[in-house]
Parts: sequence; C-alpha cells; structure tokens
Amino acid sequence: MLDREYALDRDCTTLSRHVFQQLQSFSPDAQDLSAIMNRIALAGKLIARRLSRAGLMEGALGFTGEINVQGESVKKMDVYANEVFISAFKQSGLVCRLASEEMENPYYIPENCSIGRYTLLYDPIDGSSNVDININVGSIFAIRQQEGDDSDRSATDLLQNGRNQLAAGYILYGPSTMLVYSIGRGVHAFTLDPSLGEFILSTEDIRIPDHGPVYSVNEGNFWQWDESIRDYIRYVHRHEGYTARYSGALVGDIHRILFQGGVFLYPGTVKKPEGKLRLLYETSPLAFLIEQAGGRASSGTQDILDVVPEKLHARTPLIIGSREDVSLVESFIQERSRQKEEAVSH
Ligand code: P6P
Repeated sequence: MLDREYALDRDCTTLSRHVFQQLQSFSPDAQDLSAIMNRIALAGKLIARRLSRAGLMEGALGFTGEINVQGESVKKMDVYANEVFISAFKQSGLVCRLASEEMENPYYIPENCSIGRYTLLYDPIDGSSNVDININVGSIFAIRQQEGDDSDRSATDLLQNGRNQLAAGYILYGPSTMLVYSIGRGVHAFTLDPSLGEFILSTEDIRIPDHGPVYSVNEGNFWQWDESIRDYIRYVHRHEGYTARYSGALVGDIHRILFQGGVFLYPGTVKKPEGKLRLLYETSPLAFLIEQAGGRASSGTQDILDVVPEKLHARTPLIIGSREDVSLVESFIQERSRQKEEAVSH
C-alpha cells in the first residue's frame, strides 16, 4: 500500500469503523456496538475539551458543596462529566440506563428504553482530586446488555459478575486524550486528533508484559493494610528491579502498567475493609480490559470478573496488572492465610 494510501486509511480507522473490523460483521448488534462506541467517543471529546480550558472558565473547577452517594465531596467537573455521558446517549435509541459513580440510582432515558437494551456503567471522572491541579484524570466505562424489562427500575440485573460485559475501557485525559477499549477481541488504543475531532487507531492488540517493574499503591495506607500486603511491600522494598509509580488517578496508573507491566494495588484498609474502588464501573471494566490484554485482576482471593456485587455501588479490593506480579501478591495473601489456618488448628 502506498504511504499516502496507508496514511489515509489510518486516519479513517475511527472507533466506529474499528468495531466493525473487530466483529467482521454489520449485524444489528455490530451496528449497535459501533454506534455506542461512537457516542462514548463524543463524551470523551466533550470532557477533554472542558478539561483543557477549565482553568480559564468561571465555575468549571472546584467543589459543588455536595456529597455524593460514595460519601465523597463532588467536584464541578464530576457533575459536568456525568451529564455529558447522559446527553451523549439521548436520542440514541441504544442505552436505556446509565449507572454512574455519581448517581445513587441508574438514570433512565425513556425514549431509548422501548428498543434500547444496553446499559452504560461509568465513572465519569476518575481521579477527580487531580482535576484542580491539572494532573491526568480518566473516565471508565462498561457496556452490558439489559436483562429483563426492569419495569420496577430496580436494575437488579446489573448485580452480576463481570464476565458478561459486552465492552469496557477507559478514556485517559493526558498530554493527549486516549481511548482504550475492548469488545472481547483484544485491547486497542485510539488517540484523539483534535484537528479531525476523531479518535484514530494508534495501537492495536496491546499485550501487557507478563512481568514489569512498576508497583503502584498508596503506601501512606501501610498502617491500614493486612500483614500479607505489608509482606509484599517489604519484598519489593528489598529486591532490585522494582519502581514505585502512583498518581492518585486509577486510569493513568493502569495505563502505565498496561504498556510497561507491573501491578496496581488498592487493598482493603482498616477504614475500608472491602477496598475503596467500585466494582461495576471501576474494577470490573478494568479487569475485563486487562484480562483481554493477557493480564490478571484479583480481589486478593478471587478473580475480579467472578465477583458478584450485592449492590450497585459495591466495592472490592483490587490487585491488577501483569499476571506474574498479581500472582506474586496473591502468594503473600495465601501464605498468611495458610499460617492463620495452621495457628487455629494447633
Ligand atoms: P487514594 C480517585 O479518587 C480514586 O478513585 C482512583 O482514581 C485512585 O486510584 C484512588 O481513588 C486513589 O485513592 O486513597 O490513594 O487517594
């Protein structure tokens, strides 16, 4: 292929086209997924635009003064991004329900619900503590098929494990804006070309290294961790070849590990024994993605994708990244568990 043709073809490999390429089909389901990904891309562009100018806009940054369902102070950008995803799916005929970190209950778009059988689960701005200091933040998303008619709007069909996610990924608002996604056929990255206003395919079939040097964890919580996690941290402190990287924004930390290898941990703590991160729209979508790239994601005792939540905003501990590194952390957990059982049996 001539360079010029290649360049043109590459610039035309947008997200919606890539979905069809992945599925090798133009079926109604493929059309739906392509259109959904296109709407998610629109949301990403709107949020990226706001973030890039927030410092110059009256009322774009700072807190709203509200506390959300998580008990966290709400940033103005959280509210804006949450509403962007809702607006991006209005008049789409696709997504009936949107379940968000920022909303206690799912938001229904009635005009879509008669035919739209999809649910968007999302964290509109993850890492919003970084927004006011212009450090990277992200959005995390997953698409699930609605099961049943949910006529009572209890959305109980969402309380399932993560293996039936149709698509999952994240948008990283960094020096460039990148969208990384999987529809179950590998992991692929798109970079926003602002001059085109399109996400263009930049890396296809990303594979996470089986081992990497990065360990990413908030060591300020050391005093709150189980002894097994402390054992792992003591291990990496005493062995060459490890490097600590922690940004306070999950998407950026995961993105680094996806490309360079290593492990991210957010274990249970004294204050949050079940962990801080939320299953349905944070750990489960990322687990889907990382497993698709050849990595692993564990709660410490089971695969994240096998965890069944009891409520919409359920949390899980998270150990995610290169398969060898996740397994190493689990080995410390298993060893402590074995010692406890031994002590009890004597
Ligand atoms: P901590 C941001 O609030 C977030 O949900 C993730 O993006 C991030 O990984 C984590 O919490 C940071 O939490 O307790 O280390 O500040």
